[in-house]
Amino acid sequence: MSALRSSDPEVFGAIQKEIRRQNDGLELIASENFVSLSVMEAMGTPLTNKYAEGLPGKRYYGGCRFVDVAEELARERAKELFKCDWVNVQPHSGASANAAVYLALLKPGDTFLGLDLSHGGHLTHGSPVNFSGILYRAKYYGVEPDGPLAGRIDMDKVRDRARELNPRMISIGASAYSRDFDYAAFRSIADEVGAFLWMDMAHTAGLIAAGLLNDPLPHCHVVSTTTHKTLRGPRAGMILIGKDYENPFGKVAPKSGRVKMMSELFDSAVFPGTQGGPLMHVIAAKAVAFREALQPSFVDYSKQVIRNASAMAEKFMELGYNLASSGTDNHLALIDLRNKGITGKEAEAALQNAEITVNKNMVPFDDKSPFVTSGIRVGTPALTTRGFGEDEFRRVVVLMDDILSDVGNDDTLMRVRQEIGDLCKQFPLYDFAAD
Ligand code: DSN
Repeated sequence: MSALRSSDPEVFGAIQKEIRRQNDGLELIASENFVSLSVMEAMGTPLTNKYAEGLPGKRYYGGCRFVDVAEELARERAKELFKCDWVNVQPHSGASANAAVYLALLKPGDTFLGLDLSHGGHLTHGSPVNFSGILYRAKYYGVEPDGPLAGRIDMDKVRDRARELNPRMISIGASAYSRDFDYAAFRSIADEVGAFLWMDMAHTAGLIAAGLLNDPLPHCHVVSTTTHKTLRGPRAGMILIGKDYENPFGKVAPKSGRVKMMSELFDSAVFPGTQGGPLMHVIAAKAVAFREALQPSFVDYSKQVIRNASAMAEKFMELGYNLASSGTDNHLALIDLRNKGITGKEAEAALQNAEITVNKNMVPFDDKSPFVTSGIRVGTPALTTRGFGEDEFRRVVVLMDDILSDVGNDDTLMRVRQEIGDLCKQFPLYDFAAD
């Protein structure tokens, strides 16, 4: 980074500090990961200079022949990875992908049914402060407070809710739900009430690609995702369609009178519906990441992500912590701290002092605000990329417990920081931070 170092030392300095922060601490935010150098190299290229509105071979700008190659590679690799028939790799983010889903399937004011944000859902699934809750009539299903399905979704209740509300769309997907989804049951409910079924698989896309969780594509009308979480690509989004891609569903093209296919609706909902020029450097990086995810080593990585999350969850429970749904099927766990006398906000701050990064998170039926919360969310994708196995994760849980049980004790803090420093040296990350 010699050009940046001399032209803009302030930005250079912030970047160097962030590289060191990532190198020297434990990253447990469930939605984060560490991309490869190849993915980063693809992003840092002159492809950022290129406008390419439209699709490969059908652009509104000249000079697109090489970015077309990159986008075609991203599309073909994504289709192979998710065994689907159609994909749009242009969404700038998960929220952008989701905006296109709403635009394609709903009219403002239409009712849709999604997982409650405070039960693990996502901002773009109908939060009152997000466009999805402002423009559309958002209704929710949730997880069970107690009983045999405590912390899990009861599909009979989702069916009752759908019959009661008659939504135009049902959404699945979550940012803090540690269990898998029954897509066939969701589809049967959607078909019964005449709703579209949409899965936002942002958190679990990598685990689904690796064949380790249920596959939404055979059951959902449309699937959206980010590309940077368990999928370990650049920060961006994507939309996919499985068997429904050729299904017309009643929208008529104004000029020709022809019924539009699902795929056409989603392409035009991305551009020109919700975005302008795609980020071609990021699309090239997506192609690189998808190729990486097609390798057998990605399946091994993803299996380790799940094994590590189970080991971490079990260790937390052994130390007396309550977990939402009492465990995990995927890459994350949601820890309810109410029996530990510490809020999510306090826990996040105490752990950050020890170079352990987590995020405070609402737990189902939380009595605290989203700024305080009663829980923290922890995930394994990033440290698994770094090489941590089950033993290291169990050790990390013990260190977290040391901090959370003894907040404010500087001796404990120094001892834990020392041990974390040793762990980070044992599993090095990036070797290019400047001195
Ligand atoms: N903000 C992401 C997360 O942390 O889960 C979801 O978009």
